[in-house]
Formats: sequence, C-alpha cells, structure tokens
Amino acid sequence: MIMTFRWYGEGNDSVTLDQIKQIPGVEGIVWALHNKMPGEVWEKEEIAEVKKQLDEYGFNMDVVESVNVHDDIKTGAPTRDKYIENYIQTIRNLKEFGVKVICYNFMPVFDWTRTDLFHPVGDGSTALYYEKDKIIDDPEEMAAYILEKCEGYTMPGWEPERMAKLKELFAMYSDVTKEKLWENLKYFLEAIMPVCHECDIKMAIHSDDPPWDIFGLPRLLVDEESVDHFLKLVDDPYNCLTLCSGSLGSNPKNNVADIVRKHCDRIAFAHVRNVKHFPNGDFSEASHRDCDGDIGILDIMKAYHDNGFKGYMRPDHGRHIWGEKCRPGYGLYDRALGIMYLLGCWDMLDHIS
Ligand code: DNO
Repeated sequence: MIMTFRWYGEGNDSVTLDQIKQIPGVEGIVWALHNKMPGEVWEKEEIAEVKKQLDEYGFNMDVVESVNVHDDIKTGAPTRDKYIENYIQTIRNLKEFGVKVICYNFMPVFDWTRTDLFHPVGDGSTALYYEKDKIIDDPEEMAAYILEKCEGYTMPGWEPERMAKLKELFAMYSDVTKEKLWENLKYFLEAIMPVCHECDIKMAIHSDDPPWDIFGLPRLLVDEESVDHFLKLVDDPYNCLTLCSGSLGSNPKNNVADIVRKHCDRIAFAHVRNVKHFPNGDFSEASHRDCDGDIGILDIMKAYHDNGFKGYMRPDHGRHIWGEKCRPGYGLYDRALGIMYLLGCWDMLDHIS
C-alpha cells in the first residue's frame, strides 16, 4: 500500500507541502490542475510545474484526482467525441510524468454533496454533514444555501460559476436515465481503454457520494451490485475503482469491507474515512477511528491487508479541529491524525501476520 495525501496546489490550499512532508508515511501527493475546466487538455508545461514542486519534497505524483469528465460525455451529446479526444491527449501528457492512476467520477451535475460544511460535532470541532430533508426538490435553493454556508470555500464540482448554470445543467440531463448514463460511461471507457493500456494508466472511478439518486438525478456506483456491474461493463484491468469507504458507507446497508474483499485487485485507489449514521438517514463525517463512526474502518483496513492491497490510499476527509481554517474536509490536522490511525492499523496488521 502506498500512502498519499490530497493537496490542492500552490496558493490554492491552506496546507503546504512542507507540512505534509512532516506527516509520517506520506509517499505521494494526490494532485490536480484545479484551474482546468472539464474537457480541456492538461498541457505538459502545466503538469511539469507541479512535478517541479513535488520533486522538491521527494513526493511522487502517481495519482491525479480528478481529471473531470465533460458533461457532453456524461450526457452522450453529439459533441462527446471531441472531449474524449481531449481526455486521451491528457492521458498521454500525464504518462510523460509517470502518472499511474486517474481518479474521476461520473456523477451528473453535482460531485459529492453535503448540506452543511462546518457542522458542530459536539467536541468543539466541525465536520461535513448531510441532512436528508435539505435535499428534496429545489437544487437551486440548496446550492444557494450551501454557497452561503461554505465560508468562501467550495467543494469540488460546486464552483459558483457552475452553480450559476444549474438550470442549464439540469436541462442537459433531463432525458439521461440511469441506463443511458451507464451506456455513456461504457462508451467513454471503451474509447479510452486502449490508450490506458498503452500509457499504463488506470482509470479509477470514484464511488457516488451520497450513494443514492439526488434531485431526480441518477447515480451509478452506489452499492456492491452496481460496483459488480461496473467492473463487468468494461472488464479490463485498467478499468478500476477509487473505492471510497465514506461514500459507499453513507448507506448503512453497504458493507464496504465485503466490497474490498471481492474486488481488491480492481481497486487502484482507496479513500478511507468514517461516517456516523443517524436513524433518520442523516449522516455526519467522523474521525478515522473505528469506534467514532459506523462503517467498520478496522474491517476495511483488514480486508485491504488480507488481500495484499498494493494500490494507493489516502485518508479522506477530516474534521476541522483546533480552530483550523481550511477547505471543508481538507484540513491538515485531522487528516494527519487519520493517516496515523490508518498506518497504525496497517503496521499492526503487518506485525501480527
Ligand atoms: C471528495 C472527493 C471527490 C472526488 C471526485 C473524483 O472529497 O473524493 O470530490 O475527488 O469525485 O472525481
């Protein structure tokens, strides 16, 4: 297992590479060109700039999160091939710098969705929170509510410019059923798989978050059955998963450790975090410690270890603790604590096996 840490880039993150370097065990930075719009080619000079920064600290840049997929590809619009060509060019450019895994998602309109980005947890810290009743019928109202509450930070995919076009985006997806979305995903993957082989880059789809339809928009990777379906849809070793324990684990019916045991060889990238469920369907993010949440972090780590997981892992979101001002879910302190917990589990499993 190769431990990594997500970083939003120079001038775009409250956390510095210098700080990350001091967290034990981090080998690679999970990075992205955050100024790129979906569909744009990532140019070599831009990638080289990040490489230079990471090289200075001896971090690898093996995992990119995310090269976002253009809405025309997701909706299957006639113009999709042009954007697929651009995606292919980006894959080729990333290969030049040794990238091994591209994390992406195929969620319509919204990326991950929460209703409160700084929800008090009860011990003085705050965490990302999902209140079911806030996600009912009016996405515009919710977007306005979220943007107002996010203290100037944005969640990926929730950029104010994108939210300003919500009506247009919803219209684009109006006739995209779940079946159609699966077909469009298959079309996209089949078009890029030969290049992934040639470049030795794995495509690792991120689990949908939360793992159920929202605002009538279909979501695909929501449970064990849909993960099975996805892996069979394009049965190729380069068609992989970013298995996000917190995304899938938000549904109490999902057993993430079972999915790890079943598909470990197709998990290129593991996001590990914990979630606390409430009886009414709301959930709160929690510290990485097993007993602070409900999704069985210890079982999940054991499943990765038992199956000889060789891929990349990162602590996923953290709480906001000790008064830290940071991107929602992406501060330094709680993610550093998370890493130490995950490495503690891993070292112990190594030790006793
Ligand atoms: C949330 C992240 C997601 C992920 C994208 C991948 O914290 O895990 O935003 O990066 O869905 O495209």
